[in-house]
Amino acid sequence: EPRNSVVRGAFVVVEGLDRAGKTTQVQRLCSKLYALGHNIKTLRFPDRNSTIGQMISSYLQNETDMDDHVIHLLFSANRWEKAKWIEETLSKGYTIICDRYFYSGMVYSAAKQNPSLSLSWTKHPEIGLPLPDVVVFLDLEPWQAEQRGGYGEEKYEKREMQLRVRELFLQLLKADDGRMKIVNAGDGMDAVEERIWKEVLPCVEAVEGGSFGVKIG
Ligand code: NYM
Repeated sequence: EPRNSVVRGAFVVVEGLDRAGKTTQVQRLCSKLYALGHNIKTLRFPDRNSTIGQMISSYLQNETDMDDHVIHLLFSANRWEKAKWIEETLSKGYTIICDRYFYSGMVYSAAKQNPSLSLSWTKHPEIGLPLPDVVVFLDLEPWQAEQRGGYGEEKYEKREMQLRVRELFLQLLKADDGRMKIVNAGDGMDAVEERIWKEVLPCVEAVEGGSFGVKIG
């Protein structure tokens, strides 16, 4: 059970291109926080377990085709399915580490270059979701990602697409209010882990200690 002294948990999001090392880094971050006595829950989007998540998974595996707007709204709905759980879990004092969130939602859809699917259009269905306290963007260049074993079979795992996704992530960073932290993910795992730790730990401590206020919507 969460410690009584925790005002609320922190909402931490890890973002990045495919093959940026998000999954490994989320695991490492969780075990380090856990070892320090923080109460941690993890989450990843898309959450392929729900009915909507299965539709998304089938789209990503090229089993079903969908209109660009439809799949965008399904990704968003997949987050809304979890919104209440996120708020309740944070208020119980658990810190949440989340692998991808609406930042991925916006940039992957906008990177398709569909003329009626601009970056600003993509944001609308996401408005009102619980806002993260800190977003770590694991940045690497697509050629570095490719050296890590190449892309898999899923949709979007192509260099052209990844280049546009990266540009759009960097665009979001420029417009950001300070909660997004860019972390160079091009080196070894240990160096990246250390950089993430420096960004995340102070934020988790501040939020759990109550000096950050409640930030929902
Ligand atoms: N993706 C992920 C989107 O296009 N929109 C979203 O909202 C989210 C959360 O799904 N290539 C894309 C990015 C990935 C793909 O993600 C599957 P993962 O982290 O490989 O399971």
